[in-house]
Amino acid sequence: MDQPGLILFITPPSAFTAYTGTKINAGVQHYPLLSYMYLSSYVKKFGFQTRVLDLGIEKNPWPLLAKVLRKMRPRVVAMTCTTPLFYEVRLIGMIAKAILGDSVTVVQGGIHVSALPEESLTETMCDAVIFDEGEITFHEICNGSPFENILGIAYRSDKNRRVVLSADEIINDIVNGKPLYEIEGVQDDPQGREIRRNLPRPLMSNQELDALPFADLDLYDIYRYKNPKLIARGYPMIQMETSRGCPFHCNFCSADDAYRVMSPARIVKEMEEFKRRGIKEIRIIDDQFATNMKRAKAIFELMLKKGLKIHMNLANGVRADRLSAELLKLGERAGLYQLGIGFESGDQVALDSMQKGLKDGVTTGFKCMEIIRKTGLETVGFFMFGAAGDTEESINRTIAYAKALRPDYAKVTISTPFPDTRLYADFKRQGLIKSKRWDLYNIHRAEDVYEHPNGLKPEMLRFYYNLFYSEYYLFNWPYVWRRFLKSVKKGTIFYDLWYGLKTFCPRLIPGDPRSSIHLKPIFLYHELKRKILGKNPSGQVSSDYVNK
Ligand code: B12
Ligand code: SF4
Repeated sequence: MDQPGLILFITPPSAFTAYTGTKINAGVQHYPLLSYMYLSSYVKKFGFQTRVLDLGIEKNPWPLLAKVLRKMRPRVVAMTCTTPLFYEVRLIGMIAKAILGDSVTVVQGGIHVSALPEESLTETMCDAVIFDEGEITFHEICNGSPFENILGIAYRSDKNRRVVLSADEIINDIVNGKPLYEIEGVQDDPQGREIRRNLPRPLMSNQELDALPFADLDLYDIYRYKNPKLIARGYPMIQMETSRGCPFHCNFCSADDAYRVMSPARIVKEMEEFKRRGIKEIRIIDDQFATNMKRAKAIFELMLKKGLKIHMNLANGVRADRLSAELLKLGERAGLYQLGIGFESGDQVALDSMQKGLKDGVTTGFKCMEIIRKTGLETVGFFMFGAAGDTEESINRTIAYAKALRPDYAKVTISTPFPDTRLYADFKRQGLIKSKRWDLYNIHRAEDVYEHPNGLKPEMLRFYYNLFYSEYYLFNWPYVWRRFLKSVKKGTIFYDLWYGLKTFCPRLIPGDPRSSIHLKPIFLYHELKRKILGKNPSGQVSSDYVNK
């Protein structure tokens, strides 16, 4: 690739439906992907043109994909891949190669392919897999550097792999309901297979993170992403990161061990830019925003000094032992309104088996809620069933613990050994992994993918998962009463009833961004502008574009 060419980021169709139909059906979220926004702004610096196709919010995504590829003929197709999306990412790569042949370079990054590069290079038509942080590596790929010279990738150095189905055949199979993992079509000669794995690229330092360009707001049509009030109060909302990695080592988690941070000055500058561009809420997705409490405090203080107030949500979870009332009150003044806390379990044996590093977890949890209650912040408590040390008794203890902690919202998930985690490595060593059907790996579905060391069966976990939600939200009169009073006071009774219905009758009202109805005038205004006037100043490609 000697000339800058078009780079097309693609989000797979099921990107946001992992939670549809589960007990968090009411809180199905969708937003521009931060990975693409960072990669995009980085390569744009060097003159590359980027677009995004978000199949997660498009109707008839697969035929649309083919139309877009035929019309735009990108030189690079770039995709991020979480574990459950592996088959979709694979099919998108196959369709791209079937349509564009070797003129397109298919690149995958993200947690799943970083963990399983060989699989990604034999079962898919991907040319290169990028490990860990992608900005610099991706630029080198787009720039046409020879693969052997690029740190942090694995790639095929042979040409012994081809796609044997046509794009239309693949799409027909998908549209006709053939299970995605059964659609084969990559012919690979194992004898002639040459997979090369280059040395890793050193992770960026704090200074290098600071020097990254701001996430590319021009890539997406941000007004297309309207979330339920449970997810965001402000619209449009955007995600933001202020650090990468996490210094703790919970065995179920995919976070990188190398914790690095951006400086308060850079973070607040980016926030100011977001606000100037019309963003009304920032969702901070850091694994560990408050590990360094001094830094977290400095961020809020700087926001206050600059008079920057914006809705903020620390949604991804803060550790129960990394909080103080002073920090939270500062945050509240700067616009923070909600935070998630990973309590995980009411049983110390289960907590220890997660390698959570919380010595007296239950007491820490109560202390943490005491601190939060000194503020007006909303809390989401995260709990987990099925840790290696869990038993039916410990699960029951966790349900009681959640009720005693009284967060505003409580979410339970099922411990799942994602392939990049220590839990997976442990289970694999013990012969407990039963299935590598990656689409079944989902923390809200309790599928039969592994054998639990204490004999907890998937149906038991499903039973307790459902029990948790009814015990917490329905048969918990103090909670129902508190919620009712709050709803009346805040005038949100209509929303709360609607969310209740969505949670407990998911078949009636599926939480799919493609079928949600939004009546907010500013949303309707932007939809109208896009659909009728065909005005879309962003880099987002949609069905309007191909039908023009
Ligand atoms: C926002 C988020 C989501 C969003 C969007 C997911 C997405 N693809 O970004 C939603 C809500 C959809 C989601 C869902 C799930 N998530 Co999630 N999510 C996150 C979260 C909090 C932030 C991701 C993010 O934006 N990071 C910031 C960006 C800049 O970093 P990044 O995505 O890692 O991208 C960088 C590099 O990885 C690399 N890179 C990534 N992609 C690509 C692609 C190319 C082409 C290149 C070159 C480079 C590259 O370059 C980027 C810039 O350096 C992370 C935790 C975290 N802090 O990262 C978990 C995380 C990604 N999620 C996780 C999990 C478990 C899930 C679910 C599987 C849960 C479930 N239901 O079972 C589902 C998966 C469903 C799905 N459809 O994807 C795990 C990953 C596990 C795994 N093996 O897949 C993570 C890491 C959480 C954790 N700490 O364990 N998630
Ligand atoms: S669960 Fe939280 S504290 Fe534990 S390793 Fe992951 S990000 Fe860090």
